[in-house]
Amino acid sequence: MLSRDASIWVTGHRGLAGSAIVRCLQAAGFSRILTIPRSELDLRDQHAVSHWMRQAQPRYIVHAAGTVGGILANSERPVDFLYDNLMIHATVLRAAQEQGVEKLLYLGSSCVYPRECPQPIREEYLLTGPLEPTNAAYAIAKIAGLVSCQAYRRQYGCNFISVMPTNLYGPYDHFDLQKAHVLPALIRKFHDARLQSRSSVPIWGTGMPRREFLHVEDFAAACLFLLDHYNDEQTINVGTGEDLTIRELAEMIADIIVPGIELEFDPAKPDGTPQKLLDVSRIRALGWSPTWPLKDGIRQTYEWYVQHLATGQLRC
Ligand code: GFB
Repeated sequence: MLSRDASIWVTGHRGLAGSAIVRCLQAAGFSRILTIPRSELDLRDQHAVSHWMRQAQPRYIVHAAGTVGGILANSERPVDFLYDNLMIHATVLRAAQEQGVEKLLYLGSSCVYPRECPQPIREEYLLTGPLEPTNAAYAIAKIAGLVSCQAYRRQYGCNFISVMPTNLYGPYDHFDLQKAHVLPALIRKFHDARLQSRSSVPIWGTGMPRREFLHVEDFAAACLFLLDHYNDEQTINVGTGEDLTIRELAEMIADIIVPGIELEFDPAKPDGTPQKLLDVSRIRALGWSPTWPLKDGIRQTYEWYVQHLATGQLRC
């Protein structure tokens, strides 16, 4: 178990995963959670990161920061996704090794796995085949971070562990229609259609791809579980072990927000990976399971969205 009195730095603390992890650590009794906004520390700057780490001296790090986005953002800005994420991981891991950080948890992504690998995807399938072209740049950056954790363990004995989450959703997500992932994008689209009394909603792609969705509060609990109990170099998948088609997801969200509305699929937009269902047997065997049913999680996320829309606090 980690000491609840020790200092723990959560990078990316304002993001979907980072903010949920901060809330989870607070609830677990951590009394010294360190955060610093992007405006005060550019994680791509090694000198600045090393200097801050010498000052702050965190005992643990949850490395949740990254440049993230959905299929369109990844397709249109591969350089940003590659450069930012490579630099963010390189600087933080190097400084963590220099400062003797006791434990670091690195957040990867399920897009690191090959486009066509067998389903559900086991951790061993990493680097066994070509990546999905729409997010290959991002995937390479995340794979570099994962391999870096393993390299620091081998060369310096660093206790750097890594997790590969499936698609996450929940409060504090991005809702910008061009940058967002599918679930928050559809919440916004159906909400707008309801307000404007529209008869249909555009859905990108064919609706055939399958995706797995894990509530970010479940993911945060999994991260704390692994911080307390896991110390090996093997990366660990974190997901629900269940997936559904984009069409089924859209129907589920429509049923909550604007029942009966027509779905207009646009095959000119990219489908991306046909399926990326994670094999979660490793983390289940360690003793962790998710709690949020998808429909309840969507309902809670929609309620959060509506509340924050009114206050202008949304990242749209
Ligand atoms: O969530 P998403 O953008 O990314 O798209 P991925 C998932 C599926 O939803 C694709 C469809 O087949 C999209 O075509 N889709 C339908 C939509 N309507 C929409 C919409 O309005 N917005 C969006 N965004 N999608 C991401 C990677 O892949 O997975 C990230 O790009 C990251 O880097 C994330 O790894 C976990 O699930 O395809």
